[in-house]
Amino acid sequence: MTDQTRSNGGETHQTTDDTEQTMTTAQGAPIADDQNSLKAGPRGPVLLEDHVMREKIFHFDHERIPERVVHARGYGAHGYFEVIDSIPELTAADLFQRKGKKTPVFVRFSTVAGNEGSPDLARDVRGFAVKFYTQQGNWDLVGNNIPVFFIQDAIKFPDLIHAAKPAPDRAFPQAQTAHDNFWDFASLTPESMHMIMWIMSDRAIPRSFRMMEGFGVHTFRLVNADGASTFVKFHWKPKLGMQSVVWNEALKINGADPDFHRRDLWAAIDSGDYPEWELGVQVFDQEFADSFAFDVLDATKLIPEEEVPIRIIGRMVLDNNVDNFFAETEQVAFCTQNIVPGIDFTNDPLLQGRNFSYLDTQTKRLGGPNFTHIPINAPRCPFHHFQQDGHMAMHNPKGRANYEPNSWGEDGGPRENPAQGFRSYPEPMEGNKGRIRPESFADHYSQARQFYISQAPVEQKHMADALTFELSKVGRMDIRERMVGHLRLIDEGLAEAVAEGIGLPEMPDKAEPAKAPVTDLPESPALSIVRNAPGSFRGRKLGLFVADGSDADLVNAMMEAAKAEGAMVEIVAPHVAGAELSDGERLEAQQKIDGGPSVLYDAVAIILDDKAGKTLSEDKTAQDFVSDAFAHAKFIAHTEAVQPLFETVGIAGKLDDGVVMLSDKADAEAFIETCRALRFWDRAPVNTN
Ligand code: HDE
Repeated sequence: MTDQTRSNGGETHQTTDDTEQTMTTAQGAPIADDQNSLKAGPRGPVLLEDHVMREKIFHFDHERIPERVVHARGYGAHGYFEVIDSIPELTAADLFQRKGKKTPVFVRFSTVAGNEGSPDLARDVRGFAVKFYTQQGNWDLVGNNIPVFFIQDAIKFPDLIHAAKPAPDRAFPQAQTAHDNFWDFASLTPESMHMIMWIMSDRAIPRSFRMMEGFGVHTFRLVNADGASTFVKFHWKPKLGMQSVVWNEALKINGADPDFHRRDLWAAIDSGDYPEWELGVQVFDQEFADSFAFDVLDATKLIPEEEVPIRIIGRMVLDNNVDNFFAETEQVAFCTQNIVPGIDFTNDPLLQGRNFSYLDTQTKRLGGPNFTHIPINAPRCPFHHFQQDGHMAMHNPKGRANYEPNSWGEDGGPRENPAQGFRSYPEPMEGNKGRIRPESFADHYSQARQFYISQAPVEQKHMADALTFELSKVGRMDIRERMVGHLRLIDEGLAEAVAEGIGLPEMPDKAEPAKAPVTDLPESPALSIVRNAPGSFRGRKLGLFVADGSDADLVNAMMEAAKAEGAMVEIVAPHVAGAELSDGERLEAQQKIDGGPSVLYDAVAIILDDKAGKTLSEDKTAQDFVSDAFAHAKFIAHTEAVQPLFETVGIAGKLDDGVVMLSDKADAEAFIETCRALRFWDRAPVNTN
């Protein structure tokens, strides 16, 4: 029986005890028989009177709630935020006042387009939503792993999402943008071009939630105790550095382990290897905003780190998996309008629209206005108000007064507090009412180009490959051509590579550059993943392929070296029972080779003796293990006996410095050091398509 004290996020609503518990109905009545329904005679009809069965099935029938209309598939964890560098001069927000102050958080990572059951490695934006349970109420920083967005105005959001989701007539494809509707919309929406570059880049196929950045996206305001305001953009920086997989690998991971990302997060936390991010802020004033080449209210633009450096102010550690997925991860309700004194919105029209949408969507999804009564959503500071009643009200105001002002004195309930309460920044406003897109939002290509030229060559190739893959799934020629027309404004080389990739007979005309000229911005190296590689194999996973007779010293040395680096090791063998190594000891495997393809690992070591080397060279799954690791630019360590396997997969003549022969313990240690480079990109051109 589940322990109800744990599954609701920490609050006790039901008595439990340590001894064996008697099963009861939801009303608490003890149940004598949970195996058989109440029948008239041993073979007779089931009686309507069976309240035990009816209650059980009735409840089961109602187990599902609507999945999120976007970001349906997600995974959450608990942790804390700790201030490294306090910023009282910038904000009055309580959580940032003192170095060392810790605030509990709940984080949910997600994909956007797919349904709840879709695979984790879809090419997609990842949600990065953080709920801070501060002493002045909940602050929700509902961000993504990409710092810009597809559209500038919230009124276009339903169109964007309709176009990205499965087509309404046929209900496919699931969790993919590779179809006509999405590219039709994108190619008719030039403001999406910057974000298109990001989702066609490796950012959209992260290796792990633990290895991706997060962004608040919009410009927000910080307001200090004197009421002075600065603008701010929020950044999460992963301690393990950024890393992505390659597309061909993503496709295969989705088959081999559709839960790849959630399993990875869960396993890291479960093993005590707690994921960590730094919180950074880019802070700037009105003067900078006025001088910046783009409008800071336009969510399709970013501010390069080289222009406004990021100041690290805190760190977030995720150290606790949920006890119950539904109670916590599914019921958590993020709302962009949940902010606290010291933080404020700006007029970004996307943010303003979101502030309506999230509250509205939670009411629908969680069934009423009282979703804040669910423990995962409830503030962890004292709270008092006169909101009452409604579906599932768990706590109503006590006493006689449920209105304000009242004259009940001490029994009259809470009062406003002008000294501490939230005040909107008194930004002056003027202007004519109208459905207006500001001219300062008009340049849709310059930052798209800046992103592209800031990538390492191998990343640029991945982008061209991704666009080729996606547009090859688009049936209509005019849509493919229209997209290439946009690419020509971003980078002619990219446009040519894609035109060639999809076999366009001739180059289409350039798109009209809307109202603003395209400018050449400098490279921003911070935008590249490969150029900012962490130089560590920590937190990564080595696939160690062994069989009966494998050299025990080498196997142990490899496991120790990986452990010393802070990496994980998974043993893969022809049988899940493991292998009897050369010293006669049995090493248990975590994966049978069929279930542990090399796409699940960051690097592989194949330690076989001559006999196993020969036998496995004829084994299809062992062949795939090797040829995929090679094609995906992974580091491969091997014993001499693996040569026949290299021969059967046709790479024996192409072995490079990323393929390392193992003879002794020192080789194993050196190999793990080599793995710090994460991939052997010199193996390019990598066949990732
Ligand atoms: Fe969301 N978005 N969004 N979004 N979004 C939702 O709220 C919406 C946008 C983001 O793990 C929904 O609870 C509109 C930008 C995340 O529970 C919904 C617009 C960014 C999550 C909604 C945007 C995000 C959501 C669906 C255009 C990055 C998952 C379920 C104005 C800064 C939160 C829900 C979680 C979820 C609306 C654009 C991030 C419908 C109208 C930009 C991480 O309210």
